[in-house]
Amino acid sequence: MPSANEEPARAASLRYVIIGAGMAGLLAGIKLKARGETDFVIYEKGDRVGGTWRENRYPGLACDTPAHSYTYSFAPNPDWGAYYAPGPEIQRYFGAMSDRYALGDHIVFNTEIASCRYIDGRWRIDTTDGCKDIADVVVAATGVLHHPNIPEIPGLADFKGRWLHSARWPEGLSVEGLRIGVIGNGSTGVQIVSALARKVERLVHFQRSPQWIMPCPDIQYTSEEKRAFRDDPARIEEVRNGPEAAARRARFTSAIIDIDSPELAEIQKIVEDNLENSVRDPALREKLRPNYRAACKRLIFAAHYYKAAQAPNVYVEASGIEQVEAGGVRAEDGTLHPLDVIVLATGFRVDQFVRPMVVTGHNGADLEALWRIHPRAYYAVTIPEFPNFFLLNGPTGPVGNFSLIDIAEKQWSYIEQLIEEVRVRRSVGVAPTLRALETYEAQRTEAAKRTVFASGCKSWYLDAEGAPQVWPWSYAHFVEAMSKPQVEDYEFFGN
Ligand code: NA7
Repeated sequence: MPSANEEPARAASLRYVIIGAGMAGLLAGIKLKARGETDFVIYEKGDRVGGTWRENRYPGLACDTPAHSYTYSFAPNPDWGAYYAPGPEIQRYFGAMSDRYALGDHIVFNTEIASCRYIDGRWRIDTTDGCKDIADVVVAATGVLHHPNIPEIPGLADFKGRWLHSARWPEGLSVEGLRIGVIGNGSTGVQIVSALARKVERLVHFQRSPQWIMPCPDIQYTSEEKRAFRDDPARIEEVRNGPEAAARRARFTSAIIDIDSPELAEIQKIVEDNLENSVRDPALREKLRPNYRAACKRLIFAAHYYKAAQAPNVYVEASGIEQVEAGGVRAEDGTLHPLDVIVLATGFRVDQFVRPMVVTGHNGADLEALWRIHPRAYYAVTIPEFPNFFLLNGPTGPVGNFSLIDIAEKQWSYIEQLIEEVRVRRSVGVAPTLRALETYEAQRTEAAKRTVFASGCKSWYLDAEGAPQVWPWSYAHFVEAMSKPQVEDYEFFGN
């Protein structure tokens, strides 16, 4: 890192700063190395790689995308232990990737970026501890589900037990034999309840709105299966892109973009049958039945949740939370649930993309101002007036039950092509025109109104005004859009 006040001369090759050493930041580093680029640094505010998989350590953590799909395309892993890999195994995979591609020398840990300012054709980077760096290209790989959402529940501060957010599960905390309250029933809450039901004395699952649960196989790979994956990589490819995977992807996209599609009707039937066939008590079944369409919120894949919810020591509290008291949580119907630990599985502040980092673009353009209503990026990757500032898994990208690794890889190939254009044109930077962003946003917003996400539920896909902030078109359209940038929608900045 150049020391303070030292201004390195512009080199013939580009200098890259990548922010975040999670899945996407590591990907950028690996890809840069593959191109022979050596002048890059990855800043990571944590002390290890892994991003969301480093931060989340709660019991039951797993990825809801099949493991072989949630894997870099160039680094298959025949040793995945299960069809849906548990979090710690995914974390080990990213650690192994960092080692395999020798990224260690490029990563600066325990360093948070405070600001990126574009001055005289280069990015000036300041860290929160006062160090400076300079880059030609910045890649913000800062994650989507990053800032915990800690709701203001009355009385939480008076609780005499322990409370924590799911993404801040203390290392080594065991709750076995205790009375636990889990607030929230997104993927996280459902995974925690599924994992803990049998281990705790009592578990109360506070459900504000019911969730549709997609049944999924609980497949643990045997050593024979792992050997078969190793001996015949076509088997891995089969899981990733074989007919079943392609059909699943097509079914999801059709369902997402067309609420009248037979595919959505099919998904609806699967989740309704799952509820019907899995929950015996009619009263509990009705409590767990959502009043909105399947896939309106991100579908939850869970093999054991309904079983857990019916365990004798588990109670699903659907009457709402009145307040937290010293000894537990009082529901709106007056019941006090005595608890030792409260887990807030209450999700993340998705609107906080990239922030609190301050980003100032060309001519002092302020990201905070541009994103005042909600984060916006042209095709989820680039921002007008922010030359060579690229986002991986940025706002309005595809999120609906796809592999975010696959999404990031395709975004990276788009970014590489833009950088190549910069080189070929001998310019110093590239950013989309404001008009291109506005056209994209107008089309996207219009299409988003017709998606299942806008069909009558609340979720992290929606902004404060209830508009979906995600990719509203098909997966095929995304692949096509990322295959080649429309350079006419871009402005190239000179020296
Ligand atoms: P989610 O999916 O955003 O779920 C958050 C849950 O927390 C959801 O059930 C919310 O209820 C609930 N919630 C949030 N605030 C409150 C308050 N104030 N009171 C009660 N309940 C509340 O986050 P997850 O961590 O589960 O999953 C995020 C993603 O990670 C997931 O989609 C996968 O991609 C992996 P609501 O439904 O809003 O009524």
